[in-house]
Amino acid sequence: MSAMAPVSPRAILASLALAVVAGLALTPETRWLGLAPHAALETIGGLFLDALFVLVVPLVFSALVSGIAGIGTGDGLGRLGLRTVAYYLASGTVAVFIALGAVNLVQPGLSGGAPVGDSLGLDAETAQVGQSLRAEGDEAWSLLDRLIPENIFAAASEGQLLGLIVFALVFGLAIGRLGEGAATLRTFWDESFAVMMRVTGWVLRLTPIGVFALVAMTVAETGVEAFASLAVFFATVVGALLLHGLVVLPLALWWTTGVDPRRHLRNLAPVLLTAFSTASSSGTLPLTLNRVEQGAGVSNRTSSVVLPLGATVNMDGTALYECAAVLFIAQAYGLDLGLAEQALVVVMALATSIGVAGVPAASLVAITLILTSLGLPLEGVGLLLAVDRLLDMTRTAVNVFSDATGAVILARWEGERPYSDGKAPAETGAGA
Ligand code: DAS
Repeated sequence: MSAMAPVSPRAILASLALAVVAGLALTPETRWLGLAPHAALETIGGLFLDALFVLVVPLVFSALVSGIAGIGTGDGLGRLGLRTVAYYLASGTVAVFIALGAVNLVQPGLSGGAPVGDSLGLDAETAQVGQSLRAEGDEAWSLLDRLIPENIFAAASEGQLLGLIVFALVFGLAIGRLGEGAATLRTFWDESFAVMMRVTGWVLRLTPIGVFALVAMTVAETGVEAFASLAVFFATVVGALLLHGLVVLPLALWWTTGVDPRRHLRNLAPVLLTAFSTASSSGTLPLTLNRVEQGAGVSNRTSSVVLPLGATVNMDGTALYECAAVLFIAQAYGLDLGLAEQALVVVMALATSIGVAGVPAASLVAITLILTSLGLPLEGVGLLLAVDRLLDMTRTAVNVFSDATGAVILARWEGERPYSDGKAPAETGAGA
């Protein structure tokens, strides 16, 4: 079993570059190739996405059951869970404040004194800021409602990961407490997890092909003219995401664990590029588990709790984006949000990002919810659609990077030595 990445980041970067060139050749103005290439790219990209999604439920379930059963009784599971939630809240809060700072900073800057959104010259109809938080309350209750699934097979088929995670935690805990009485079952789930990790490693080898197809399609569909009108907003969000992803999180990793962030980024390169090209945290989860365990040496016990939970509720990039998008829409309609309203946006961006599913464009629903609660025009979401796909890809990579970085930090807090000797943990089934 090799600890090194089963696919070289260079191969994926090359496929990314080729994809942009191919996508530009396929934009509407140059559709002299006919539609065959689009169909081919769409099929290949779709197959890669399906290969990832089909792994999620069996891998997450077997990882959690095997990880929790291995913890046995009271072996710090509660402590690990609390520390995980604390890390997720802290990283999400920092991300939202970065968005707040970025949009307010850029306001007098790049757009010549007018608010970032002003470049669109829209005028607001009626907008009463600060209406009831009923919708956010609904969001919180709906999140709690999803914690316990009525039917685990329905939850699995509908991609309701949160309910599945809760059931797997309880199921694994019961196996752990039964000890010898469930030894066969425990072996079954340990081996199931090993098999799923092996299959995941095979899918990881297909990443360059999948990235090429998905990104070429995105470039072909989006074209480049869409960015002109939203350039300042696009640049502001990407800048804020990169600040959080390439400065804040690496500094937090280095400061808390002493791990060299460059080594962490190299290990995660295939995962981040997959998250970027699929725009799906859940779809990328199998690869995140593979690289955090096989490459960073984090134990199955820690990664199987931290990562599935993170892919579902920890979305730093999304929270940052929701906050920036709502402030941008308010400005685009000439509404200058005061400090109190901006604080409201911060809380709602953080709260709703917890409920955002790890699938493409999931946060658009959350943004609609915040706009409704603040009495802002919903048409504003339409402004974002032209550039949402590329921003979704970028924020999903930040979401996944925060989860993986959290797993390494939490493993260190649990006394493990991630990235210490470069050797992978005890055999859990090769990733390649
Ligand atoms: N695409 C979502 C994810 O998979 C994030 C989002 O829509 O903001 O993380």
